[in-house]
Formats: sequence, C-alpha cells, structure tokens
Amino acid sequence: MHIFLVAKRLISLKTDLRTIPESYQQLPIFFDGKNLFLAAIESTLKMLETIEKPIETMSETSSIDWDYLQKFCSQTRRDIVRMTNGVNSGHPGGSLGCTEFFVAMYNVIMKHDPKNFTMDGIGQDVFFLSNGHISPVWYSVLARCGYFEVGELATFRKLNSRLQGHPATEEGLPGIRVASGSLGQGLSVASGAALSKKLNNDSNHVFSLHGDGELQEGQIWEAAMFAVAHKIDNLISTIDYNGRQIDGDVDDIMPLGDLHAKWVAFGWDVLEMNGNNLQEVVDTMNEAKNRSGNGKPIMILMRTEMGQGIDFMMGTHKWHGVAPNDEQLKQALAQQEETLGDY
Ligand SMILES: Cc1ncc(C[n+]2csc(CCOP(=O)(O)OP(=O)(O)O)c2C)c(N)n1
Ligand SMILES: [Mg+2]
Repeated sequence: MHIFLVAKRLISLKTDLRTIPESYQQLPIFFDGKNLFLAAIESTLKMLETIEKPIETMSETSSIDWDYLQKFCSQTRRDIVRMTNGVNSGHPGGSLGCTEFFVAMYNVIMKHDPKNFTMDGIGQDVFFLSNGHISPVWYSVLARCGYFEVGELATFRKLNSRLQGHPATEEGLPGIRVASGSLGQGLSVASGAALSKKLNNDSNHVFSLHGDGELQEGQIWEAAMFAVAHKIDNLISTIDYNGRQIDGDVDDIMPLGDLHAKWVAFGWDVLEMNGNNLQEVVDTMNEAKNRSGNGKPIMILMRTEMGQGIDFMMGTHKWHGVAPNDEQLKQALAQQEETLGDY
C-alpha cells in the first residue's frame, strides 16, 4: 500500500511516472522491493488511466469518432424500445427523435463528469430536460456514458426504481437535477441556473431541451422574456421541433406560427438544425457555444422525426406515448443493430 502512496506522491510532484520504471532499472538495487515498486508504478498508471482520468468528451471535431457515435445511437434506440416494451408504457416517439441530440450532447458537446455528478453542477455544463416524458433516451445515454450501471435500465418505470417515467430527484439518480414532466417549467429552471452560473463567475453553459407542443405553455414565454431581460447568454436551449404532440400534429392542435420569428422577436439568438443528422447537431451546438457570451440567450429549433429509426413509428404522433408490443418490438429491433450490448 505504501508503494502506491509513493507513486501518488510522485504524481502530485508532477513526476512523469512513465519514465520511472526505466530510470529505476539503472539504479543500484539495495532491496528486494524493486519488482514490487515497478509493479506498483505500473498498476498506478493503469489505475490513473481508468479511474482518475477525467472523462473527456470528443470536443475537437477532428477527434470525433463518428462510427462510435452512430453505434451509440443504434444501441440507444434499442434501449428505448426495449425499456418501453418491458413495462408496456412510456414514451418512445420523442425519445427516438431526440437520440442523435442526446448522444452528441453527452459524448461531444457538454463538459461534464459522470463519475462526479453534483446537484449544483458548479464547474461543469448543466443539462435540463423540460419535456421529461422522453426520459427513456436520457436514461439510456446517461447510463451508457457512465452515470449509473447500464443494467439499471431494466428497472425503468418499475416500483421503487430510480428511473421514474418522468425524471425525479427523490430517488437520487445521478444526472437528474430537477423533476420534470409537468410541461412548461424547464426554461424557467434553466434560466435561473444559468443566471446563477453567471453570478458565481462559473463560465460553463446551461443547456435545456423542450418539446414544440410544450411551447403552448404560457410559462415558457415568461421565461423567454426573463432570460433576455437578464442577458442570460450562457443559456443554450433547444426545441424538439417534430411538429407532433400527444393528440396530433401541433399545427392541428395549436399552431406555433413563425416560430423562428417569434424567438427573434423575444430577443433570442436563433439557430436551426436537423436533429437527426449527427454531424449537423454537433456543428450547430458548437456554433451555439461559440456564439454564447454575446448578451443573448440562444435558441435552437431542432427539426426531428418522431419515432426516427423505426419505420412503423415514423410519420405520425401515435407513438408519442405508446409502447411497442412483443411483435412490434421484434420488428423494431431488426431495424437497429445491437452495437454496445443490450442491457
Ligand atoms: C403541464 C402539462 N400539461 C399537459 C401534460 C400532458 N402532456 C404530456 S406530453 C404532452 C404533449 C407534448 O408535446 P411535445 O412537447 O411536442 O412532445 P412530443 O409529443 O413531441 O414528444 C402533453 C400535453 C403535461 N405533461 N404537463
Ligand atoms: Mg412535439
């Protein structure tokens, strides 16, 4: 054990451990501990690689492993249909549509540390899911990025599970900072969190995701004014602009009109992207980060297809909150390859 402490001390003195085994070979040996020492250095190096190294996101476009991200998407889509089928409830439609967004956010865009999750998120980027009903995609990505064991996905929506149908904080699931699902609240929460980051001189970002049907809630527009009035320019919000909601198409229920013009009129910096194109999501979110700090909050209108990736779930609102039965699950899984391993 002592030998590990020596190694740790060397690390704290910024000694390059990789050079030690070599230089140690050249020293006269006065005690039998040489091999033990070398072994300790080597295992400390390994330990450091796996435990102490902060989780790095693939922030440089050149270092992005696109193939891995695509595989991640496929696996997450499998998780979504398996989780909802497993309890015959939940929301696969919006979850499937937002898969690329979550995979890009947690693997590339956000600065975060899954192994050291804190509720206040000081020193990290913070994410709020306002349309909490699409929890399956969030849980899958959180688990597969290391916030909790992938096996826990099997408890989705079960009694006493930490994976409630709508995210909640009571159960202490790492990654969740506020309960959501009651639509309309998340932009107020995100604005407050972003403002507090500014007041604390914390230069990181706050991100939030909202549904387009959710925009029919009046509280959204109150928060829209608040964020502009307080120049909350570290806030980057995204709308899942899929044109569908629980009972039908948004245009048939309560049309949003010229949504781009509305956010501009409220004083936001507005971007648009195709949310089912990974490259476009990464590029646009990076562009949003570059534009932040310029006095305005940023809104991204993200076009997605509800049910994306499972042919019979696309082109309709009907899979907003309906789980696939066993036969439908089989068909769905045939369309999304198992890549990272089913839970
Ligand atoms: C305050 C509130 N009112 C109503 C609901 C019921 N509800 C759940 S999802 C939903 C539709 C939301 O549409 P959208 O945000 O576009 O989500 P999508 O169907 O695209 O996933 C509604 C009305 C709710 N969760 N909260
Ligand atoms: Mg919608």
